[in-house]
Amino acid sequence: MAGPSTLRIGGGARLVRRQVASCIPRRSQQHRHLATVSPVNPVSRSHRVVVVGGGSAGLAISHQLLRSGKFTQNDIAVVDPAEWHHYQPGWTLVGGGLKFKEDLRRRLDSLVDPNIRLYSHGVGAFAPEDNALTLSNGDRLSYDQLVVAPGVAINYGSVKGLPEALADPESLVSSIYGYDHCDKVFRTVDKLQRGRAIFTQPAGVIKCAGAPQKIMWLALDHWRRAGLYKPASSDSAIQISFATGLPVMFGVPKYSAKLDELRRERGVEGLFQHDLVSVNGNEATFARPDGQEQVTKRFDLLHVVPKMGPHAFVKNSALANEAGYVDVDDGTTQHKKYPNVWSAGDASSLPTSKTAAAITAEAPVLVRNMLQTMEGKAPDAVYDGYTSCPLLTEYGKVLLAEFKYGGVPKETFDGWLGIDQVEPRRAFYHLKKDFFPWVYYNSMVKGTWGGPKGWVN
Ligand code: UQ1
Repeated sequence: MAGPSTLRIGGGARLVRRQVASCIPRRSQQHRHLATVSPVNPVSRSHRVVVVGGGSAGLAISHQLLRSGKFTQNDIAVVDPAEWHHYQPGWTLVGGGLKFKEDLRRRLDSLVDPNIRLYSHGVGAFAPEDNALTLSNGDRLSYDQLVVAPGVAINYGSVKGLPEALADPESLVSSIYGYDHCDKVFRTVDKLQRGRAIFTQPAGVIKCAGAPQKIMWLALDHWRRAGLYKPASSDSAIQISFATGLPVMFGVPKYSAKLDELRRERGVEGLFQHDLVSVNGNEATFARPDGQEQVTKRFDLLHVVPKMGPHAFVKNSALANEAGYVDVDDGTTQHKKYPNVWSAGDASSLPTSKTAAAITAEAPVLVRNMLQTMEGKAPDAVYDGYTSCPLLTEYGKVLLAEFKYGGVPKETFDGWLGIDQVEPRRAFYHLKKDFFPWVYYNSMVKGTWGGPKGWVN
C-alpha cells in the first residue's frame, strides 16, 4: 500500500527536500506572478503536505496545519492556478444589490502565509501510488500527505444557449454562480417592469443548494417593494416561477416545509422536476422525468443555475469514486484506498450539502486525523456532516438552516437561546450579510474559525 513511509529513505528524504526548497527562492516568486511561464526542464520537489486548492477548504486546512506548530517553512504547499480568491457566499448578496463583487475577492497570494509555498499552476495528473502529482507545467510534486480540495466546476455548457445568453448585455438572463455575471443579476431584476420571471435550480449536486431560491426571494421582495409584485393577484405586473429539477424546495424536510409554505403564501408557481436544458431567446426548455415530454416556457427574466460537477483532473484520477468525487470516509475524511490522501469541501465525496459552513466543521476533523496519522496513530476525529444554509427569505430576514448527515437539524442557537431556526430572523440576516464575510477573511481562511464552535487555534 502506498503511504508516507515509501517517501522516506532514512532521514535523507527530508534533507534533500529542504536543500531543494532552499535553492529555489527566486523561482518560487516567479511562480506566484508569472503563472504562464513554463520551465524547459520539469522540476521535481517534495513537501510534507501538498494541498490542492486555495479555496475555502484549502486555505482553512493549510493554515490550521501550519498553526499546529508541527511544520516549518515550505513543509506545506498549496497548488492553485487562480489569481483571485472569492468569497462566493457573498455572490447572492451581489445579486440582491447589497454588495459589490470587487469587495468580496482578495488576491490568492495575499491570503497564503509566507511559510506556505504557493504553486500558481493547475494539476496535470495525480499519481497516488508514487505519492506524487504533476503540475500543469510538467513539474512534479511529491508529498507525505495530500489534501485534495479544488472545489467543483460550473458547467455553463450544460444548458444549451446559456453562455451566449449570459454574455449578452441586453438579455435578462443571469446567474449568481460566477464572478463575471453575479452583478448582472441585480441589473436584470431592477430592469424588469412586467412579465414572467423564472428562477431555476438543476437536478443533481450543486454548491449551496439554497442559493437558487435565495436570489428569487430577494428579487420578489425588490419587486414587491416597487409595487410590481402582488402575491397571487391578477393585477401583479410580474409573475414568478421557481423551476427546479428536484421534487421539493429543499433537501431537509423541516426547512422544505417552511419554504414551500412561503412559496404558496407568496404566490410563486412551483415547477418541480423541471430541469433546464436550453435557453433560446425568451424561451426556456426543461427536461421532465420518466420519459415525459420536455416543457418550454416563455420568460421575461431568467435566473439560471447551471449543473456542476467534479473537475476532470479529479474525476479521471485514481482518487475518484464513481461519481467523480474524491472517495473519502464520511467520518474521518481519509481516502478509502490511499491513507495519506484526504479531502474536504466541494470536491470530496462527503455526502453533505456543499457550503463554506460545512468546511468549518470538516477542516478541523481532517487536520486532527492527518496529524494523528503522521504520528502513526489512528484517526479519531469524526465529521457528522454538519452544514448550513443561511437562507435569505427577504431583505432583512434569514432562515438559518443547519443540519447534519441524514438531513437531521443541528441548530446552533437552539442549544443556547432555545430558538427554532425554521423562523426567518433579522439577527441571522446580519450574521449572513455582515458577520460571516468579516469572519471569513479575518479568521476562517487563516485557520482560526471553527464555525458554530467560534474561534479556534
Ligand atoms: C460559518 O461559520 C460560516 O463561515 C464563515 C458561514 O459562512 C458562509 C455560514 O454560513 C455559517 C452558517 C457558519 C456557521 C457559524 C455559526 C455561528 C452558525
